[in-house]
Amino acid sequence: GESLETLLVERRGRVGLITLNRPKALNALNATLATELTGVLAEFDADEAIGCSVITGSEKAFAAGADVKEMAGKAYPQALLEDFIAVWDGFARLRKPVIAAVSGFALGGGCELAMLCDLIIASDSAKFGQPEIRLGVVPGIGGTQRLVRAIGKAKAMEMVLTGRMMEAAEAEQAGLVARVVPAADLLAEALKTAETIAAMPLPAVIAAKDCVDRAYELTLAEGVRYERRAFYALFASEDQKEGMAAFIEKRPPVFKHR
Ligand code: CO8
Repeated sequence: GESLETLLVERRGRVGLITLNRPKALNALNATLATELTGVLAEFDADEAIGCSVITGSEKAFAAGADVKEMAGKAYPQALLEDFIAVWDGFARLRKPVIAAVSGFALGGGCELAMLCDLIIASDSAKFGQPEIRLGVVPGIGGTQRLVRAIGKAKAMEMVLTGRMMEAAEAEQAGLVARVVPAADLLAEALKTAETIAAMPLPAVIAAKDCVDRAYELTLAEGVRYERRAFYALFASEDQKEGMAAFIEKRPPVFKHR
């Protein structure tokens, strides 16, 4: 596949696979990686031949955080004016699902990157943490907000204040990850889940992700109204007609948009 400076990119059928590829820096997220990653994801999102993406790292590290060597010397006005975190807002514009397949360290920005994805599948060797406090800063790509929503205030506060790491089993129990699998099966399991999603009718996939994401932003009553409008709207799709007809006729559906 296509090879960029910091990523390996391939297409596996309808799944876009992105492997973070800065092994010497444990996939630390530098500016080039952020630009390349959000760029490739936007391309996959716009590509009719792709239905779901997977982001993975190495066995040792999903990503060990923002690149400390690149960040260390920044002055306040430079950080403010560069707004070097804004590139990560690209994730909010993606409409197709992205899966994080996490093995080894997912620390700082690496843990935040995993949480920017729609779901996390972890290997039993995965370790999650927000160690920024030890560097004299705080999480900067949404970690303080998404971790609280994912695992609750008590565990999030402890992790953000102490920088301790959370093992895969605890992360699953706490609700940070969808599933833990043996390290050797991680990529296959993530790809299988991505293929399952990519085979679903795309209008329903986009609506489903959009509705679940709204649960972060809206009150329950507004969220339920939002979902109901999306539900009714899907009756305008050919795939709703096909999906329900196929069920009644006891045959596999042939979706048009997928
Ligand atoms: N940035 C830059 N380089 C790194 C990073 C990093 N985050 N993590 C590891 N590396 C480098 C090491 O410096 C080392 O390089 P070298 O061989 O040149 O010395 C190489 O990767 C291998 O690392 P180690 O030798 O340290 O490997 P160990 O197995 O001994 O330790 C650890 C692995 C525990 C993961 C250790 O590397 C570590 O603690 N890394 C830093 C973790 C960390 O503090 N992360 C948080 C960074 S701050 C952050 O993420 C803020 C996010 C919000 C802003 C985002 C803006 C983009």
